[in-house]
Amino acid sequence: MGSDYTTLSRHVLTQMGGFSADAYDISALMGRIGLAGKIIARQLSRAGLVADVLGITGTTNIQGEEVKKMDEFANQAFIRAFEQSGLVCRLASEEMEKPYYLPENCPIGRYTLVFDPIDGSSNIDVNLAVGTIFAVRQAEQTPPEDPDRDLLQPGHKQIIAGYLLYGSSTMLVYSMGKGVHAFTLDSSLGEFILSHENIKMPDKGFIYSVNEGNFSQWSEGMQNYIRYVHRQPGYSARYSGALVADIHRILFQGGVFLYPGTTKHPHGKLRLLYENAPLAYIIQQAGGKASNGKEDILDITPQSLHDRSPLFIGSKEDVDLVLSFLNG
Ligand code: AFP
Repeated sequence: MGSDYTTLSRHVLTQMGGFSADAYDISALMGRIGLAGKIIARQLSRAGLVADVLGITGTTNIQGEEVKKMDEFANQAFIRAFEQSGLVCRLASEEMEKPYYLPENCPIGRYTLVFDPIDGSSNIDVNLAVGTIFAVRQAEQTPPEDPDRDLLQPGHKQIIAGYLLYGSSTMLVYSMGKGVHAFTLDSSLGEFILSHENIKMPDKGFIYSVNEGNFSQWSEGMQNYIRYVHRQPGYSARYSGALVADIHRILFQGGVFLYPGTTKHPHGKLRLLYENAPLAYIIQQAGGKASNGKEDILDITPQSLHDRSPLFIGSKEDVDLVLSFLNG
């Protein structure tokens, strides 16, 4: 625990290098993300005791997946946190087909927010860790016929990216391009307190995280990589069903997370804009690497809000090794 109890807002102001209007806006914006995270964490902690935490809503999202009650709740928590904030004019998320406009913020809202409200939502019904992923970009003037254009930007245009992990404690991990910093929610204070500053991940690890149930649907290169780690002493498989939890482990301990394309789904399952790109930003800031098998994840321009892409992310040497198998 940071001995001086650095709060999230104080840390953001320090990262911004002063007390300018921009610094206060970004600090307020991070505060709103933290608030949504606290509301979600509180709701998750009462799963099974209050209605509307466990189970499904009975509807499907734009990807055709069942919407869980917590997906809906968390999506609304973010929208409500940013209403009347003057900060963000448009939000886009996994749960909304189109971006959500907050017209009251639009004249002055200079930022856009993309997020996955609950990552790994199938874990909720069995009381396992889940997460929220987010990224902030600068809003730009967009032509009326193409109002979403500034959301469809490559990951290196993100000015802030991060995630919340609802695990044995609730953590918020973020980067504004100056290292990766983690905060732990002290629920008695109701504050995120700096717990890990300037996280640097190992260049090489011994964890590989992948759904091996898909083995028969992978490319030969991908299958050969997995055969290789099976033969090497020291590797451990870890896969939780929540990307945030698996990436968090790799951030601290090194290793690689893989979600390749399959014969049925050549682009894999994960979404570029609000899953892969924010996590790639974090991992690269910590000294790691993220690729879709050919390109750096942060260089890819999404063609639509819900584009999917394969993901190979983690310690540099591990990702390079995977790429050497994939590319022969
Ligand atoms: P849900 O949010 O629909 O549960 O999906 C979670 C996720 O996008 C990601 O967090 C996991 O790593 C991945 O899917 C798990 O997918 P598989 O079940 O296909 O391994």
